[in-house]
Formats: sequence, structure tokens, C-alpha cells
Amino acid sequence: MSNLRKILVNKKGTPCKSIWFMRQAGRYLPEFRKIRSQNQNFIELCLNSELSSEITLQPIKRFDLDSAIIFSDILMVPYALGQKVNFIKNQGPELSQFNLHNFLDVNEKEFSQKLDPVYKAIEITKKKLNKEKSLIAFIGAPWTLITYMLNVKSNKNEINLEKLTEENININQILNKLIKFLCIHIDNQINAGADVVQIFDSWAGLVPDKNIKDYCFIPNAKIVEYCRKNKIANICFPKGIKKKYEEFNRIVEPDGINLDYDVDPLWAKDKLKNVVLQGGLDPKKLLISEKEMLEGATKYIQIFKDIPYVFNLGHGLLPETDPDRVKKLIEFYRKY
Ligand code: 1CP
Repeated sequence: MSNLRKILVNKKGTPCKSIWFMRQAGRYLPEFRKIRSQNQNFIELCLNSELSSEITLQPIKRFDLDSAIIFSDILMVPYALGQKVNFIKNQGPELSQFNLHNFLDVNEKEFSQKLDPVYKAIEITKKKLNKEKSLIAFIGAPWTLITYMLNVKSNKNEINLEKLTEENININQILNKLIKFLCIHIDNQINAGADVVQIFDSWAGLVPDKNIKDYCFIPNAKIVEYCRKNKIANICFPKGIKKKYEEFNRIVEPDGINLDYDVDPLWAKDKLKNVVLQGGLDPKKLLISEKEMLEGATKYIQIFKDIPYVFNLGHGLLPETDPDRVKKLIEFYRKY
């Protein structure tokens, strides 16, 4: 069994260790930027199975990491559900106007067919990856996808839910269809050879308090329940919910939980039980002095030395990160 899966399955086992980084395949790597410059359309790049597999393996070839995360994007799901998705340079993603009728009309077969190149990329990568290493599949959690699909997030990262009420949009109807199709996407990725799934709820911190149960906890819980039934090792990342990590963990019961950089690791060790902890280190620490980066890393390694812990960051690697810093951090962790 691959290293990461073993840790997630044996929650109470020996404090075995593992290391990988969110956004380890991406813009901070010159070898990625080279491919990217020759492929202007990001969605098409994600649908190029050979290139997607090559990009997935780039950080594995360069560094001594334990897991590969498939090169794709959480917005491939809205794409497969009929929205046009555009990535505008230095601005981020832009989706075409959401159409409820078209969205509800997409069937499972059509959805899986559109994402077939992603599954092929997983198959290709699995064959090339050392058996001890995990291949991580991922999805965006329903709420985070909705923020993009319905364009409810302003540039200042504020949420305008009134807009949805005014437009008479029934969020529960959208959530339910997303949950169903996200489970299909997980299943397809696992059948193609992935052995762990990470669920990114990157904008969970923007859910208003009164909606957190309905829009964040319950949708994540339903997806994790599906994983549990199908013995799929899972990691949740409800970024930005602060002390509500505790309630999230109690309700959702994932195998693993990724800490963001605002969560105090000592608090997490005390409050988050029956779950494997992952991540936490602020990716900005890789941009300052090497000394401060290693001090930051030491804090997490020390605190979690006697429990199963997966070394990772509190969010993805930033595009301006120096790959040599990443290398130093991994070497430091290995030696520790
Ligand atoms: O312009 C470029 O070259 C594209 C940059 C890029 C990359 C490398 C985007 C655009 N997506 C990705 C790949 C990606 N996205 C991966 C696989 C690579 C890896 O992790 O090694 C993964 C797991 C994601 C997931 C993702 N996409 C998330 C969740 C994680 C997170 O960072 O919070 C989110 C929110 C997205 C949306 C997205 N994709 C890309 C951008 C610029 C954004 C918007 C982010 C934002 O709104 O701030």
C-alpha cells in the first residue's frame, strides 16, 4: 500500500511520516512554465492526458516527495457540467453565466466522458509512479465550486448571498447535484488508479456563520461518507474556518484534515482527534529567509512528532517560490 494511504487508513498506528505539497505541480517550476507558455488554454492543457501526467511527475522527478497530486483543476467539474471556464492571466478564473436548466440537464455519462482525459492522465501517471508513492486525486468541495459557478465572491473576497436570494436560486438543489457528481468524479479517479482523494474547500472561511452547517459541514460530510462506504482514503481542507475546525472534524469525520496557516498547531493537536493531521506551515515562510522557513517547519515537526502527521503547507505553494527553497525544506524534513 502506498505511504500516504497507509497513514490515513491506520489512523491510530505508529507515527509514520510523509511529505508532499499542495500546488507542487505549478507555476513556481520553470519546467511547468515552459509547457504552460506553449499551451495558452488552461482547460485544454488539463485535458491533455500526456502533458497532465508529465506535469504531475515534474516535482516528483525534481524532489524527494512521497506523493504526486494529479495536475488538473477543481474547475474541471463546472466545465464538465456545462459552463465555459476561462483562466485570465493575473486575474484568475472566469466562468460563463450559470444556467440552472442546463446544469440540471447534464447526465452522468456526458459528465464522465468530458472528464475522461483526466482519468487517462491518472492511468498514465500510475504506471510511471513508484509503488510506494501515493497518487492523489482531488475535487473542490460544493461550496467552493459554487463561489466560482455563481460568481458570488467579490474581488475583496466577500460573499454576496443576497444576490442568490434575489435571483431566486435554490442553493440546496445545486448542492445536491454537485455532491452526486463529485462522488462520481472521485469514483472515476480512484478507478483510474488514484489512491487518496483531497477535498478542497478553499473558500469555507467565507460561508456566513448561519449557513456553515448547510453549505460546508453537511456537503463535506456526505462526500466523506461516500468515501468511507467505498473505502476511499480522504483528506479534507476547510480553509479559513478557524476554531470551527473542531466542529467540522466532529461532524465530517474525515481520515485526514489539512490545517491552514491560521490554525494553531498546539490547539489542533489538542482538539482534533481520530484524524490524521496534515500541513499548516504558511507558504509565505518559503519566501523569507531560509532560517525563518526552517524555524517554521521545526515548530510543526516538533509538535506532531509523536502522532501520524503529513508534512505539507497551510495553502498551496506560491508562484514566486524558489524551487531551491522547496528542495532545502524537503532535505531538512528528511534529515530531522
Ligand atoms: O495560470 C496558470 O498557469 C495556471 C495556474 C493553475 C495551476 C497550476 C491553476 C489555475 N490551477 C492549477 C492546478 C491545480 N489547481 C492543482 C494541481 C496541481 C497541484 O496541486 O500540484 C490543484 C490541486 C488545484 C486546485 C485548485 N484550483 C483550488 C483549490 C486549492 C487552493 O489553492 O485553494 C482552487 C481554489 C482552484 C481554482 C484556481 N485554479 C487556478 C487559479 C488561478 C485558481 C483561482 C484561485 C483563486 O481564486 O485564488
